[in-house]
Amino acid sequence: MATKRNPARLSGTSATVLPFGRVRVDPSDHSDHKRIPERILHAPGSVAHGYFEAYDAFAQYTRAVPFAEKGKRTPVSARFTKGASERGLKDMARDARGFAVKFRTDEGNWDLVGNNMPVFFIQDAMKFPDLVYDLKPAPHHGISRAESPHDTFWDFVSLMPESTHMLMWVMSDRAIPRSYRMMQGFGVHTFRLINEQGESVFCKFHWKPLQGTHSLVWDEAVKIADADPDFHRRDLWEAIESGEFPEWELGLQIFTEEQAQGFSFDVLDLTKIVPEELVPITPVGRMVLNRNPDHFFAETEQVAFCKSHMVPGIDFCHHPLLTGRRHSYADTQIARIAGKAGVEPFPDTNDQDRVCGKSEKFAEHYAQAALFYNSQSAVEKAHIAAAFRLELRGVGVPAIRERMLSSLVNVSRELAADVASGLGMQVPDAMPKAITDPEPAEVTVSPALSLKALPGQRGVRTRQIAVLVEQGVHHAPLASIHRALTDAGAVVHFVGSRVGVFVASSGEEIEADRSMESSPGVLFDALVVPDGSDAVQALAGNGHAMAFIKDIFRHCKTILALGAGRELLKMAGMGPVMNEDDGILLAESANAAEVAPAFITAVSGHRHSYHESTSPTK
Ligand code: HDD
Repeated sequence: MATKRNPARLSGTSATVLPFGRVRVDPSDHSDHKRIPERILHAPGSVAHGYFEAYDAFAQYTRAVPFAEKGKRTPVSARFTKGASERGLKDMARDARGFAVKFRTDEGNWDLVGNNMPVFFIQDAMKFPDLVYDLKPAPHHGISRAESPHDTFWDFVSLMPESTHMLMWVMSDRAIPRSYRMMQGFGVHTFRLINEQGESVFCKFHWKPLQGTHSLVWDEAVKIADADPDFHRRDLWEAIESGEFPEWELGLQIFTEEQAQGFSFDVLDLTKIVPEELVPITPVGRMVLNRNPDHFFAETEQVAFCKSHMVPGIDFCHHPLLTGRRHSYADTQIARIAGKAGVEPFPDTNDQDRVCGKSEKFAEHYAQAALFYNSQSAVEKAHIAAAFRLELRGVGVPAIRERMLSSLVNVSRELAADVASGLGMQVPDAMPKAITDPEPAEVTVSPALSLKALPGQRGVRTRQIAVLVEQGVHHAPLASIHRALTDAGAVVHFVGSRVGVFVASSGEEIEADRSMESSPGVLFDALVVPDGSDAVQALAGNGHAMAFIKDIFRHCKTILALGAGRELLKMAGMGPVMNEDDGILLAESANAAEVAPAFITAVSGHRHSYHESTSPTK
């Protein structure tokens, strides 16, 4: 995908193009005032601009203008972020990702400030300062393990059973997304929609990516972090620059106050979802992001999202958490940008300091953590257990590990045992629960919560495919695979022991635009191993090539091996499984064109878990 900027995009703005395509928008750029304090949370991130388009008029539920009529377009800016990280840290760390959308409506800005997870750590904003303290680098030496926080975080969550549901999401693969373009977004809170007649219903907002919801696996994320620390931000930028505009469908769960009262959980409790099986999602429109910012500092650093930014037709519910957020965002904007730009945040005049009590249902902490865990595939469950093991291994105080395990017993004994075994510990007694006779949950398994339910509709578009090349590869099969893949919208890279021209067995030249040394296998979604005995021999003697192939296999991505290329798979240890695994396709060179559609289908499946249990290199 192209990375060149299009200066034409700047026409109509006050921006000026400087040498090397740099852009100046803000007159104070490069001056004493260039820096503003970074956000305490969600510091590193990317903004992209575009529009929201309503599928239909939705006036029976809300008078909010973005939903006023079919085809109505509202300009939007979305900011995707890493929740707990400081700026400058790697994109890949395990973390909740921010998903904030600013709708620039005809009646003012509406900020839907959500995450890629539908629940939160705490039920009450009073606990937020402690949570932030525990998520941030250790107070004495300022070191964080980057991928996860330290003892203080696990001390906090193990003492806070209400965090358990969020922990399930954070320990799942959702916390290491493949791309900002491949994340779901959730408004998290229960909002109110109000129509022209003043009638109201409750509502939850869901963003669903057409690109599918896809994740990395941990070993892959760790290696990408070194190979390309800006992986997520680069991916979003390059997709938009190349014209592959990411798109999300907005869906609403709508329910009445009476319905909500009958649920076994409280809809104002942010540690609970409303399962889709209980209230289905109604699609209402789509968001298309089609423009990168012209100026990072002006449009990404200085942009301010605020929960209080609402428009008529959408209102708050008085969550104990939302009330706190409404103060906190305005407060942080004053500290962060008011001094620099003179921006006065929206005053929270609507807030009468109403205090919302918590119903008895808030005391139930485990049913939905179990719902999430029990709705995952076997592989997803294994990844959750592995993440807990990895994280808790880094915890220095044994009592914290023990307490966390005792809390996990309340989610699933199987999970607790799986984690305990990796820590060399016995499964402890279950942590006493705050409530022993909760109302029975309406839904105990929700297939919609597994990534398997979210393949998307974009197939291999923008997927990065590596084709290994060496002197003496067979040219014709690679040319036909290349054609089929690019026609399907994939981005194909020829990867060699170095960049530059390689001469094929029949004399054609193939230019490698990537080298294995600087672009390891983890940066690609799938692999084509070429035919040609001289080439295969050279690749077999190249340590980078063998590591490249093993990583693609280990991370369960699709491999196509042509002709003699099969030998490389055997050398990489795949011999025993290569004929059985649906993620490994084998073909003679003469059949390259015929195998291409099957390869494309397999790549759009993202990962093939068969490898997982059979990988000799796992
Ligand atoms: Fe928050 C930023 C999302 C709870 C206080 N939050 C921030 C951003 C997102 C969220 C996406 C980044 C905005 C941007 O890109 O500039 N926050 C959430 C979600 C929450 C949540 C989904 C739970 C449902 N947040 C939450 C609470 C408080 C805050 C309970 C405080 C009481 N959040 C903040 C903040 C931030 C922020 C400290 C830091 C930077 C900023 O506001 O501009 O005010």
